[in-house]
Amino acid sequence: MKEPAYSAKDITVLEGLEAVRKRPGMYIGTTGPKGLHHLIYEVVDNSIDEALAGFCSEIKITIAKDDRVTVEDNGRGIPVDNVAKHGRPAVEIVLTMLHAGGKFGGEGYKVSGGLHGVGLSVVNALSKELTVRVRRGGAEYEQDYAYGKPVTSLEKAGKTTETGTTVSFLADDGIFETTDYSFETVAQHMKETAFLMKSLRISLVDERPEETTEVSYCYAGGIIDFVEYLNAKKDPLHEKIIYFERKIGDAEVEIAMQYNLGYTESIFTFANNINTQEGGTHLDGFKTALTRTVNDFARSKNLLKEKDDNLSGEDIREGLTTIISVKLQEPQFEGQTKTKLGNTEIRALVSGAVGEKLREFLEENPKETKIIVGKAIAASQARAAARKARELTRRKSLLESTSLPGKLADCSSKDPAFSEIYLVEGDSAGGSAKQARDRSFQAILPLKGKILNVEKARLGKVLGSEEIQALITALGTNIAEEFDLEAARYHKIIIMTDADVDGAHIRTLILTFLYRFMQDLISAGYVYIAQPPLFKVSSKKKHFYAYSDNELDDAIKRAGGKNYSLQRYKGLGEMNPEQLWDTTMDPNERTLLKVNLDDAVLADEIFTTLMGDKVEPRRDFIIQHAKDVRFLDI
Ligand code: 0RA
Repeated sequence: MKEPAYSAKDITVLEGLEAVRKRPGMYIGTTGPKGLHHLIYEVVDNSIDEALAGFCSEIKITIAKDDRVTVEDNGRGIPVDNVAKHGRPAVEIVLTMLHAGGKFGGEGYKVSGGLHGVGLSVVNALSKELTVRVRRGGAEYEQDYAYGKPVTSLEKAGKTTETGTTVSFLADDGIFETTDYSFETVAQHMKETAFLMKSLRISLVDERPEETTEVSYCYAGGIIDFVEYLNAKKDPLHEKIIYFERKIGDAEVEIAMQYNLGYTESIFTFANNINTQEGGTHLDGFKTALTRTVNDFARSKNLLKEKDDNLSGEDIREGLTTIISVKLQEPQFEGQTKTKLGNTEIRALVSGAVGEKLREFLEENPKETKIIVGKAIAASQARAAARKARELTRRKSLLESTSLPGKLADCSSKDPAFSEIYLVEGDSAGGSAKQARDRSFQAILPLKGKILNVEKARLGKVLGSEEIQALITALGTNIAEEFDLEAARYHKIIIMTDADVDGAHIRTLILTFLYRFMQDLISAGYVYIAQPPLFKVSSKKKHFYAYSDNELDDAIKRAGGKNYSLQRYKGLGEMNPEQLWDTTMDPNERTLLKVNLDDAVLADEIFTTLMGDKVEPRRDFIIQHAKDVRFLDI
C-alpha cells in the first residue's frame, strides 16, 4: 500500500463559482448535449485520477429515472479535515472553489485527465442539487449542495471500514438545453476509458428504462485489448499484437499495434485518456519513427533493394490499427478543438520508444515482419500504378482545360463561407434540385447511384472512379495527405438522398468516402445531411409536411384532423422543384443534420461494420440499430 502523502493543506484555492453559472460555455464548452455529458466525464475523471495514483480499482456510474447521476469510486475519499486558510473541510473547498484540488497543488496526483480540467466545482455550480459522500478514516461523511452552494455542513453519517467517494448530481435544466443523457454515448466513452486504464472496472447502470440496463467494462490487457477489439471485425494479418511502453520521468507512453487485411489506417491517440483527435507530437513521433524503422529494417534484410525507393509512411500504415496512449504531468492541448497535443518533449519520447522497441519486435518476429513489410511493398506498388494513372488523367484534363466536373451546377458565389453544395442521388433528383435551388449560393452535384465502397478498395481504384473524381474536384480540397481544408469551395456540403433504404446506403457510401479521405471536412462541421419530408398532408389549399412517423400525427392535427389527403414520398423525385425547395432546400425552412465525429473510435467502428466485408457484424449492427435510423447523425 502506498503511503498517502496528501492532506488538506495541499489544496490551493483560486477563485469562486459565480462566473461558472454566468458563463457555463467558458467552462464546459457548450450547454448542449455535449456539455451535459461532459459533467459525467468530469466527475469520473476525478475518480480516474485516483486510479492513476494507484488507489482506486472500481468506478460505478448510475443514471436514475429523474436524470440524477451518481458516480461512486473506491479511492481514498476526498479529504475531510479543515483547510487552515479557509476553516472549511477540504471536500467543501474542492466542491465550491474553482480550480481547487490536488491537480493544481503540486504534490498529489501524478497525472490528471479532463479536457478542461475544471473539476468538481464546475459540476456543482451547474447542478440544481448535488450530494457528496466520503468514506474515509472509519466514517462516512455527507454534505448537500444546491446550485453550487452548501445547504448542509459536512456531517458524519455513520461508520464504515470502506474508503471512497460518491458524487450525485442533478444537472440544472435551467442551464442545459437538455438533461437527457444518451446511454450509448456514455457507455462508449466509458468503454474507451476502461481500455486505457488497464484493469480498472467501470460500470454503468441506467435505471431510466422500464428494465434497468447495465454494462461493465474491465480490460486486463489494456490497450492490447483495445486493438484486438478494433480489429475484431477485420482480418488481422498477424496474431500477436505488437505492444510496448516506455517511461521517462513523469511521462509515459504505451503503444499497441496490429495490421489487418484492409486498406484503411485506424490510429487513435490519447493524452491523459483524452482522445486527441487532432493528433499532435505523440502522433508525429510515432509516424516518423514507424516509417524510418520499417524502411531501415527492410533494407538491412534486403527486402528493399538498393535501387528501390523508400516505402512511404502511407504505404507502411495501410491496414494498420494502433492505439497510442501517453500520460504526462502537464499536457498542453492545442488546435481548433483543443485536442492536439503540443508538448514537444513527447515527440522524442514516442519516436525513441518506437525506434527501439519496434526494431526489437521486427528482429524477434520474422514471420510477422515478412507479412508487414510485404503488405507495405504491395501498397507501394499499387500507389505507383495509381500515380501513373492519375498523371495520365491529369494530362488529359489539362488538354481539355476544364477543371470542374461537367455535371456540377455551380453557384455564383465564390465565397466558400456562403456557398453550399448538394450531393444528390441520381440525375432526376439532381434535375429537380437544379431547378429548385437558389443559384446564387447553392451548387448541385448529381451522383450516379451507388458510388464505390472505398472501405473495400485501394486508393488507386478509388481515384479511378469517375463519380469520386467529380466529387473531389467539386469540393476542391484534394484528399488524404494532400487534403487542404482551406481550399474547400463550400462550407456546407449537404448529402441529399431518398428517405429509403437505398438512399441510406448511398448516404453511407458518400459518408464513408468523406470519412476516410476528407475527415477534417467533417471535423470542421462542414458536412450535413438533408432531411426530405416523408409525408405531405394537404387540406384545402394548405400543405403540412412531416419528417418522421412521429410528426405525422401532428401534421394531421394541424391540417384540421378531417378531410385531408395524405401523400407518402418515396423519393426526392416525387417532389416538384417548388416542394423540394420549400421542404428541403430553403435555409429558412429546412432542417439539416450536422454530421459529427465526437467519438472517433465509434465512427471508425460504424464505418468498418457497415462497409467492411464481414457480413455477420453488419447484420447484428443493423438489427441493433434498426429503430435508430439516424445513428450516424447524432
Ligand atoms: C484530493 C486529495 C486526495 C484525494 C482526492 C482529492 C480525491 C478526489 C476525488 C473525487 C472523486 N473521487 C475522488 N477521490 C479522491 C488524496 C487523499 C489522501 O491523500 O488520502
